Amino acid sequence: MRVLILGGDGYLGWPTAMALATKGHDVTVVDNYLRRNISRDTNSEALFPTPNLIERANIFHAISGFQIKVLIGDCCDYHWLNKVFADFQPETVIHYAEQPSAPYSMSGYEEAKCTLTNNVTATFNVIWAVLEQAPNCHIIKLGTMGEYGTPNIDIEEGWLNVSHNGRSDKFLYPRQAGSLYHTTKVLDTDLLWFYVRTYGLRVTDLMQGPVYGVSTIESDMDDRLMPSFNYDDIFGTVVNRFLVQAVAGVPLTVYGKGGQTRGYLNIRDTLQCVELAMCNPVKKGDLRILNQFTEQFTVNELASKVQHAGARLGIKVDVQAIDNPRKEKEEHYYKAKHHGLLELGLEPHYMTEEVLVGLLEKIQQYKAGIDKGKILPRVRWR
Ligand code: USQ
Repeated sequence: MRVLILGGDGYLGWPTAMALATKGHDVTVVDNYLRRNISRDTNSEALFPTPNLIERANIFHAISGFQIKVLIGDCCDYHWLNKVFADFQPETVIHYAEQPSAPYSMSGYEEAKCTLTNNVTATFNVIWAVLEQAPNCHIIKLGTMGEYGTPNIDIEEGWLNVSHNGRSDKFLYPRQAGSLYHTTKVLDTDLLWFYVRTYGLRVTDLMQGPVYGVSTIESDMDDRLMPSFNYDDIFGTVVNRFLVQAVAGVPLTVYGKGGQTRGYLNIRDTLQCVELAMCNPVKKGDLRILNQFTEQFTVNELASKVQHAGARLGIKVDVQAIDNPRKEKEEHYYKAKHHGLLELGLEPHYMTEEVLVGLLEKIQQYKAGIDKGKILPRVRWR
């Protein structure tokens, strides 16, 4: 299949590109290095050295023999993106090209505006490029479980049947996000739904929970192929942060009471989910929404898992609840459905002690590069 991956330099974009190229797909990646530039500007660089996209594609080709075509450009530049679609004629576009950090989006006016403008414009441009150049192309959009927030009722898979005054209808499940970043994903979903029902696009919206890990089949071939792995307060997600904190010998930063519950998944499962969505496309005029996570935990449970895994390696891991920089419920009901991807064939890699020990061992190899100054939260939700 001809697959266009937007945001191919990111934590998920690059491993997705390698995984699909290895399966024999014709892969082109697009990125404008927005995340790299923000990382540098906010002192939030990744733990492992990550060569630029062109270098990584060359390394990958030398090792595996597979080609990934790299285009450096901005999805917010419509005329450029339109030409990419016209030239490549993708059968699937996987859209990761968004500013993905909740804390960054909450750090000030410019950062909020950058997140809003970049994310919504990129999605709008992808929609129009598909409409004008590749109307049969299946759009796979990375959404987030954070769109739903933490409601006091079960979270359905995208849609909710509502009965009201004796009549009933089906609607997008109510969304109430907890950061501006997550809110831009809500706006994306609304835009996509409008263009699906009005213009007959075919779209899969993957509502993903926080991802952890660094090991994929392809990245295990050479450390220079590893995903950009952040542990700072801006781009690091909670499990990756806790693992690095454990190795660095600093207490795990549980925000507030630590009862915040989310659905988590291993990076290997992100790759499976995206491939399953791609190989099982929806028909034109359908918006399929899939909740993309494999198991749910509270932050306290995650801290305890990392503590136990650390103990296996002789690392004493302390946990320190700190004042929560975010506005979020710290104790709440959370029960989210996630059947769709399992029905498509997802075989989860669960967060076992072995998996966490393996990650700790990999991080230990890079311990000297950990900057403890990047760990405590710098952004508060005001
Ligand atoms: N948390 C801590 N301590 C930390 C870091 C985080 O207690 O040191 C807590 C947060 O307060 C939150 C939970 O852990 O309750 C998850 O935080 P996170 O930073 O791992 O994830 P989040 O900001 O929600 O965003 C991440 C990705 C984002 C993706 C989202 C999925 O950065 O791109 O959309 O996970 S979800 O969380 O389901 O919305």
